Amino acid sequence: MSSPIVGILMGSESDRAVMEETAKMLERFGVPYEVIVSSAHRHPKRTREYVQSAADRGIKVIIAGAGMAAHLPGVLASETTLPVIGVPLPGSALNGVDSLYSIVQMPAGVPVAAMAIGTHGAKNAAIFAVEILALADPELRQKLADYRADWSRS
Ligand code: RP5
Repeated sequence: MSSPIVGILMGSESDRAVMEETAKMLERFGVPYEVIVSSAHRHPKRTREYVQSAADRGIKVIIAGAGMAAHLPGVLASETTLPVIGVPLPGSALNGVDSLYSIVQMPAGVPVAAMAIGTHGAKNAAIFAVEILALADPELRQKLADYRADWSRS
């Protein structure tokens, strides 16, 4: 198994079912990834240590799913210049609209790419990560073209 180049993080075990969609999509493109459950508020030290060492370990893109206050993607982005893609997760009384507003509203200087709420966002986060990686990988670019052609036919 190749070393992971995408880090999939989530704030809670309760986020795993949706974020599995990200993992499945990366597998479809043959992109190696790792999955970490680490909350920005419950495990701040572990979360910081993970992201501070990510680039040196070969991680190129970080995908972070979080619900409710959904501060995880922004906290991760504050500790790295790797691209961070945020997935707002439903489950709260506000059905993920709270998470969407949190993730999409990063102040200038520390961007997070905000996806749609829930499984659509989880899948698109993987595709967006592949698009970033494909900038330097012609084989991956071809896989994206093939995927898009198949998807257009369905
Ligand atoms: C966030 O709070 C997590 O990302 C999760 O979506 C939400 C609820 O977490 P649990 O109480 O289910 O652990 O930090």
